[in-house]
Parts: sequence; C-alpha cells; structure tokens
Amino acid sequence: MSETLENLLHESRRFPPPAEIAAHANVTAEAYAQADADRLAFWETQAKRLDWARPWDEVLDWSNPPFAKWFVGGQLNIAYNCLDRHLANGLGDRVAIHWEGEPGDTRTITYADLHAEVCRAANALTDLGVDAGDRVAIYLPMIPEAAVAMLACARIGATHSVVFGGFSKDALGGRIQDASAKVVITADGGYRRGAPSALKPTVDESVAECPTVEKVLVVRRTGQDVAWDDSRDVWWHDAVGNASPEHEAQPFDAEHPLFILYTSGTTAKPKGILHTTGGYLTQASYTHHAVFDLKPETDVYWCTADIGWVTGHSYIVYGPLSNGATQVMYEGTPDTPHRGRFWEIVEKYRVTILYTAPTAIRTFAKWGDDIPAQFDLSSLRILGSVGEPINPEAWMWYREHIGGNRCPVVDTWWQTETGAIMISPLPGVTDCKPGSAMGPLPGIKAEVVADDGSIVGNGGGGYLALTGPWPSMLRTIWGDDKRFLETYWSRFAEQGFYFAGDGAKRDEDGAIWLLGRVDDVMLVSGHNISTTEVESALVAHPAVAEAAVVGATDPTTGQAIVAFVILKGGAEVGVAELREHVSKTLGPICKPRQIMLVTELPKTRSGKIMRRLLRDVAENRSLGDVTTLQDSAVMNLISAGMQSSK
Ligand code: 6R9
Repeated sequence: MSETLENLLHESRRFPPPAEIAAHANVTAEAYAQADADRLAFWETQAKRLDWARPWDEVLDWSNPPFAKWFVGGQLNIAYNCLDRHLANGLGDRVAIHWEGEPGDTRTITYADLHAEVCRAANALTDLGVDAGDRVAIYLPMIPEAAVAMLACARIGATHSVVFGGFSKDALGGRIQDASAKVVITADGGYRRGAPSALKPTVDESVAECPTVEKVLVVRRTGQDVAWDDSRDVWWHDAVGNASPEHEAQPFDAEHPLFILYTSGTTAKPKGILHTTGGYLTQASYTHHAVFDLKPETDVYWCTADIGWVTGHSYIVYGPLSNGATQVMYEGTPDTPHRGRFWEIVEKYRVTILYTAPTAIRTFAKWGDDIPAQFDLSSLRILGSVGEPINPEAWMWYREHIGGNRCPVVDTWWQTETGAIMISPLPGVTDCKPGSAMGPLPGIKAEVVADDGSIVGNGGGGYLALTGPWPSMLRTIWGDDKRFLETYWSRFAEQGFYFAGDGAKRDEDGAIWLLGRVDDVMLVSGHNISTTEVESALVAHPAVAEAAVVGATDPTTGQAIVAFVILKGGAEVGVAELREHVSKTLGPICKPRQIMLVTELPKTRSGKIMRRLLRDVAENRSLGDVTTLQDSAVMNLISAGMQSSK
C-alpha cells in the first residue's frame, strides 16, 4: 500500500441493541468508561473472574516491549478454572457439551463427566512420560476427545499444538518438528461428508520423520483398520480408559506456555504463535462473557469452528468452559446429510447463541432462504461472525434469515496472534452497522493508522494497528523472537504499535471497518483499493452469492481488478451487468477488468479465501504453496475456466 486506502462503500443502516438484551446485558457502556479510566485496573478486575492459586504481584510488566508479562507472579491452573471450580460450585450435572457426530450419533457430557475424562487423560499423559513444559501435538476430528486432550495438557502444564485434522503429512510433520513434540494424539479417522476419512496413516508417515515423538495416542472413532506400532502406539480407550479419574491440578505460572498454534502463513514456514496462561484465559473468558452476553444457566451456545483454528481454542474450549457454558459441538460439514443440518441442530438443542464464519453465511445464502425457513430458529438471541470481513449483504442475510430480524449480529475481529476478540460490538450496548466490527472492546487499544504510523481521522483509511499491549497477546513466535519482532513490531517500531497486517478504515462516525489483508490490497491507476469493498459491492448484487477479487498486473493501470464470482442457485446474470454494477456502486475506477463465473473458491480450512492462488491464476503463473487449501480440485477447475474465457 502506498499511502492510504480508498474509502468507497458507505453504509447508512443502523441496528440498535434490542431492549430486552440491553436491559439484562452482562456488560454495559460503563465498562468502556472504567477501562478508559484505568486500563490495568480494568483487566485486573477481569482476571478476578478466574480462580488463582496465587495472586499476581504486578498486572503488566512492559519493561521490555514487545515481550509482555501479564499478571506477574500469579499462578493458576487452566483446567481447574474450566472444570473443577464449576464442580465445587455445584454445577457438575450441568451439560458442558452436547456433541453431535456427523452420522447422527450423539453424546451428552456434563461438567462432572468432562472433569473425570480430563483427569483420566492427564494421568494417562503423565504415564506416557509427558511433563510440564513438554509439547503435545493434537491431530483429531471434532470429537469431544479433542477438547479433553487440550484440557488434559493444560492440566499438567504440557503445551499443546493442535493441527487441523486433514492437514497433509508435510504440514503435520513440519509442525510436530518445529515444536519438538513428544506425543501425538490422533484418531483412526473422523467422519467427513458422509464417509470415514482416515487420520492415522498421515500421522504414521509424519512421525516416521519426527524423532522427538515417543508415543502416539489413538482415539477409536471410525473403527477403520489402522497400522500399529506396538512400541509407540497406544489406544486412548486403554490408556485413558484405565487411568484414574482422580487428579489434583497443580497451579502454573501466569506466563507458563499454554499452547502453540501455527498460522498458515502465505509464504515460507508457518509461524508457531505462542500463548501463555493467565492473560490468555482472562481475555478469552471475559470476551466470551461480554461479546456473547452468555447467561450460563439458560443459554445454549454453539461455535461452529474447528478446534484446529484459534476460534476453536478460545471460543469452544477455553472461553465457554471457563464460563460454565452449555454448548453444542458438531463433528461434520453443514451439508451432510442435507443442507439444513445446522438449522436442524439449532432447533434440536434450542441454541441461543451462534458463532460462525462469513464463508458459511454466504454459502447458506447461496443455498437459498427456504432451507433455514423450514426450521424453528426462534431460540436464537445473539449471532456472531468471525474469520473474514463480513459483506454488508451477508450480514443482512444472517440477521434476517437466521436471526429473524431480532438478534444482534456481532462481527468480531481478532487473530491467532491476538488470542481473543479485540474489535467487536457489544450486543447490549452498540448500535451495529452491517459489515462493521465497530470498535475496540473495553480495555483494548486499536487505531487505523497511515503509512507513517499517524492516526487517521474519521473518513480515512489505512492499516489496523493495536496501540497498547493486551492480556491474550502472543508472547513470541515459537523459537524465533527475531521473526516475532520483524513480523509484528518493526512496521510501526517508532510508535511501538503492533502491525496486524489488515487494512482498515474509520467511517464518518468513527466505526472501524476491516478491509482484508494488506497483501491483497490492489493498486489500480494509483488508487489503493481493498478487495473487501469490491467483493462487498459484488455480493450486494441480488444474483451474487460470493465473490473473490484480486489485483492482476496490467500494462496500463499497474494492477487491474479480476473478480471470481459464484452466483446464487438459479440466478442468471451477464458479467457485463456485474461490471457495470460495481462501477455504479464504487466508481468507475473499481470496474473489474474481468469477471469469471465459478462454482467454488479456494479456501483455507478455516474458510478464508486464498486470493494469492487466484492471483497466480489471473497472472498465468503456476500455483504457489497449496498445503493449507481445503480442496485442491477447485484450483484445476478455476484455471481451466480462466483459460477458456480468454
Ligand atoms: C480469528 C481468526 C486472522 C485474520 C485477520 C483478518 C481476518 C478475522 C475478521 C477478519 C475482518 C473480521 N479476520 N476476523 N477480518 N473481520 N471479523 O480468524 O484468526 O485465522 O489467525 O485469522 O482473519 O484478516 O487478520 P486467524
């Protein structure tokens, strides 16, 4: 980006909080005032929502920035906070997880059940030789054992590294090696789109090249045949099944490493983002309480993320369980066995809070309004979105067709690196605008800044920067402090701001709009144009379900806009009309040079569009790294279509 981003889309729709939610909200406008008055005292209050074995001596040690220490000297056990203390409060019989397998099998797990299983797993891991500080890789489908394995590691102070089930042998092996994991926890397989899909063979291949791995603990999920190495492999049902359900949790230092999670990274080696204990849990827990307004006695919460994504860590495991939530966990895909599966689950469990991704919302919109209309979604009261900018039209669809025009939609911006939600409306406080994450949460400092690091005013665009340390911030990149400094802290070193890598703008009222990764920003005839705004303009056309936009080298304009568009089921429209529509909405400079109608887009497993690959196609290059791509067949289809349209 050369200077600042163009500010093209204007949104005048506003949705104030429903009176009922505002009247009983967990967090009110006062929280912003308290945090503004004394930020550290504010976080100290939030930390007290947890049980500490030893109180902290200092809230924040920022004497060696950007290496932060939060709640210095404090000690706690994360699993104790997610389980034991609820039992001590008489909540053992409360359902923690309503688990729904893809084939339709179910499990109901109370807090007492979960506690016993985590204690067993903690004992089993200890018996396998895992000590505090050791790393454990977790490569599992969306089964309860995934949460159990994470909590068992946390309980004994082992650092977990969850890898998406379905990442390739090389992606898994690279992550195991980078963290020198001692144990891998996996399953024979999981169910995906109606069929068992094997996991163990990938682990076998990876581990053959990872000398640090001593044991592989295997959950039996599908019952498919697996190769077995007696000296290394152990069945979960033997090791965990026979272990004692008694286990006393030891407290760990607030800065004890809790987990490493690798970000896909568009180039080079994935970055092992390191999170620690006290600050992480404080913010994961507080934001879950505040942003989703969770009432643990009555709400049924469902986050549809995979556990292999940071959203699964903070908003399936640590946030909800620390708050004593009852939640739904689903193993499979939204279209198995039918396209109403999500809504069937909402109806069945009377889900009240739903947290999902724009990619899913746009897919549901594409499948048609009549599908959710067949289910009773009246239990829902709050809807959340995460993972990508949500296009205003997708936001409106979500509000109307899922939320019955009554539920606030909270668009939550954050990253693996931030550990927890940073920018989001509060459902009982904020007037929401479709497509905007609105503003930083209480206790969080974020700004939109120009190229030189100066803060831009309302109506301006630039880079998103985090301008003060926060409790759940990443502590470093595992084993690579230098890369940590270079990647996040060198861009605005003078100001001491964290560089998030996202473009953003402030609208006339000061609301923050996220505009996609800065690497994706297009430079067209000297104008910096965000992919997000052009995509949102396309999605606003009634025939368009989803769009991905990239800048391709162009002899006259420097870069030209190339759009890949998925139409809604049954819709027909010419590309000329779509080009005209963008030109009218955003101005002629944004008119795409070329529009390709496609049926799928390349996405990561967490549902983010991989524009880098589309740029390769648009510029006739061979494809770059595809290891994090969800379905590699889509690229062949798109490349073939691109050739024939020339
Ligand atoms: C939680 C998560 C982080 C990147 C982030 C940004 C994009 C996430 C967003 C959003 C606009 C939102 N992103 N939430 N962009 N609005 N509400 O997604 O973590 O997988 O590390 O991705 O995702 O580009 O920088 P992670």
